[in-house]
Amino acid sequence: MKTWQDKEEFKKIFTEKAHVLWEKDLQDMTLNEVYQTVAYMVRDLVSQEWIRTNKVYAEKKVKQVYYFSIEFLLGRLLESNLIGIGMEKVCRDGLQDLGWDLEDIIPQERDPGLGNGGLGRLAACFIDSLAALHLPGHGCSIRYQYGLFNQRIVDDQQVELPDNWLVNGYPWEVKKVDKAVNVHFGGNAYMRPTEDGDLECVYEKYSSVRAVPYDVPVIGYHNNTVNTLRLWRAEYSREDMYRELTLGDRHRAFLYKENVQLISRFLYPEDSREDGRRLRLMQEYFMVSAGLQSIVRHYKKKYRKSMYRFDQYINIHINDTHPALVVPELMRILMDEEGISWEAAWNVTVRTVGYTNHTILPEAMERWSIPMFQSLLPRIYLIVEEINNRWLQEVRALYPEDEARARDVAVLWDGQVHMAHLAVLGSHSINGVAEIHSQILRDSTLHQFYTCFPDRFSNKTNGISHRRWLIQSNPQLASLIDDTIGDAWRLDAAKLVDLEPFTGDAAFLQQLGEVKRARKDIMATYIKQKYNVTVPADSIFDIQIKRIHLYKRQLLNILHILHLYYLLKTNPKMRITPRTFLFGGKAAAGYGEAKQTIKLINVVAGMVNRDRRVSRQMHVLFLENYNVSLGQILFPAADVSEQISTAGKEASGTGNMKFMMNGAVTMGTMDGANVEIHREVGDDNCVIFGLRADEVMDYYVNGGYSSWNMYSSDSHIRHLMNSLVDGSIGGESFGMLYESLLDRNDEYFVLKDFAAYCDAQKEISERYNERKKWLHSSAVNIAHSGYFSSDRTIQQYASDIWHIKPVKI
Ligand code: GL9
Repeated sequence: MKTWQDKEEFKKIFTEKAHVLWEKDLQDMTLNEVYQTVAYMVRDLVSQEWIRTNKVYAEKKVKQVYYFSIEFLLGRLLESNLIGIGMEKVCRDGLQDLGWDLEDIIPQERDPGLGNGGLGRLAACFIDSLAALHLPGHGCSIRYQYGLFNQRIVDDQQVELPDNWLVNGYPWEVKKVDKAVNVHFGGNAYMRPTEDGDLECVYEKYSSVRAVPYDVPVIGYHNNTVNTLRLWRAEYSREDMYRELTLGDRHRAFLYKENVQLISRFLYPEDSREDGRRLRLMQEYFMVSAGLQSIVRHYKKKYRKSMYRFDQYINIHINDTHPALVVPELMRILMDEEGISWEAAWNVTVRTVGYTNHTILPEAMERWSIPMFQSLLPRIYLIVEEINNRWLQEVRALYPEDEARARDVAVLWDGQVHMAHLAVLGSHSINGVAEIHSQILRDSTLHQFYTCFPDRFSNKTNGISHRRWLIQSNPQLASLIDDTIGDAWRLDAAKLVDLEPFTGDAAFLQQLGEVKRARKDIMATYIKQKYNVTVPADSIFDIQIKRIHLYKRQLLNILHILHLYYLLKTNPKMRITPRTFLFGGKAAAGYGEAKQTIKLINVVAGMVNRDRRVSRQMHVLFLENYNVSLGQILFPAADVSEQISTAGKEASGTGNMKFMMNGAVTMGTMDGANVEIHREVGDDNCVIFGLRADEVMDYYVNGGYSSWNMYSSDSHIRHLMNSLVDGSIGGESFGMLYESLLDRNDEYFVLKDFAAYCDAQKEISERYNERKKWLHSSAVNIAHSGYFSSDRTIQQYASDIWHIKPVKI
């Protein structure tokens, strides 16, 4: 790969580039212009390899995988790309000579807000790992003009501001006008007999949307691989526009244009609460159809192989059900465009597609009303109907007179299209994202399917990119690890386990303590600057950052804090280990309870922080606008990682892994990947509490839990609950939360787990006071975090599901 020989060469190229781009003298450049200039310089360096990577894949006709995801939460790319090509230092030194600090340039890049949370960030870690492992794998998604809202806190409450992340342009993308395709919506579809007695589909009177791809390079780590993230943007097709205009209806023409552009305008911020909106379905089909058409076109042009062998060269992975229309869309292409029979097309489709499930929350399961689906996608509907008919015929033949079973596995039922069932049926591989989650899929959520296709089910425990979440976000810890065990772990995160012998080494632990302290100081400085709050860096930094959701139980955390506050108020002599409780996360705009939780946190924070006496022992802060970049400051600063979801609800979690890798101790329930974290580090190095998933399930099925009983029998709980509605918390009332906890019988067992949580928190405080033991735990967590590298996860997908092999570029 081309590189900058030294900082002199960097400065020379920078100066030339800046002149061409901005027609300005260097001293007149804005910081944002400096950022863009460097970004374009990085692209120049990788452009040959980007072209070459695609060429090599095509020439060798290697099998490739396409990861379809409605979200990719990338985070900033400048620093990660500089690290990837090994040019961070040259760039830093060169900029320094020119009078800029790279640390001031990096924040000029806006976080592309193309995701809501874990699911989107997982997709970003996955393409990072694919490139790092020189695997031929690419991303496919939508280029939303507005990402997830920016969160402001005003009067203790969340306010959502639009995230117009593209205002200054996006230097990492390349628009590929020549690769545009058309996607059809609406119209009529029906089957008619052909001359030779077959049936063929007629699809007419549809309207067309032009899908234009914007490609972003996905740069490997110290290798020459540059894969592609292809983001589709909806544009109006000129022909349709002119047709409307020649019909003389300017208003209709205008409407057409507006509606088309809406398709890629907004990311849906719903986070595990599907609301079945028509525009969302349009987005899903738009991405799927555009992505598939371009893959098929490329396959035919470059691979020149029969469509019957498509699955031998192409694998398509669907990240949850949002891209599940890949199944009928590939069927459509194979049958209507390639003239292949149903049976053959079905075989190719199933062998091509793999599906990962990311949630078992019933409200998050995608379902579409049949009338809406049918009117929007008439041809696709016919195919889904046929898939459903053939399938139910099989099921009914196997289990006659068992309509309950038919209902449990139907794609079409009760006037709805059930997307998870479509995804399962159309895939040769179905996986969950942590062991306990995959177990729940097999035992309950998808049990009937599991009995039909046991071999198709597997587990692939999630992972995180240790390049972004350790090398990039915690360089202090990264260099301590280098000094201790060498730097081989940078290429192979499993080698972090070489730290194990040092987890009892006093000198190492001392340095580890210093690194953590340095990162807490950075965090404290950020908090001072942004919120003018002084948090003591020697207190326990206890952090819960993730989307705000009842099942994630931020409520449990804040109720415990309120409980501590009351204890400290009534017992002035009481001493606790000083703590700083930090929260961050966005609530879906329409999710009342989540928004009220944010308000409760902020009001309690105000009460605690303003109390002269209490605030000597604890602080509480809600950090605005949690996103990838803020995460890069928070994870390294944490002592305690709050992973306290109701057992059985969090499919995996990935924040838990980021904390662990940065040496935080997990305070968690036996849920998602916490179970595996616990297995890796043992009871001494994490704190587990609360109901187990089977106990939760048992209460749901058999009853036996009453939150009113908890209220009556526990005076602390009574006090807390009353204070939610009697105005004693900052004169505010939190009726929705009160109702959810008491009138709706505490669906997420917050009160049931409350006592156990308080005990677990005490345990944390006690352990923290034994500094050597605590640092040992911190070290054990880092040493055993290698398993949670997304490189391990991707290697498992590559060998068990995709059957793709590394290709050296
Ligand atoms: C999620 C699960 O809730 C998480 O537990 C899991 O770690 C991730 C990635 O597998 O997927 N599923 C889901 O819909 N979201 C997840 O985070 N939600 C968002 O991404 C907002």
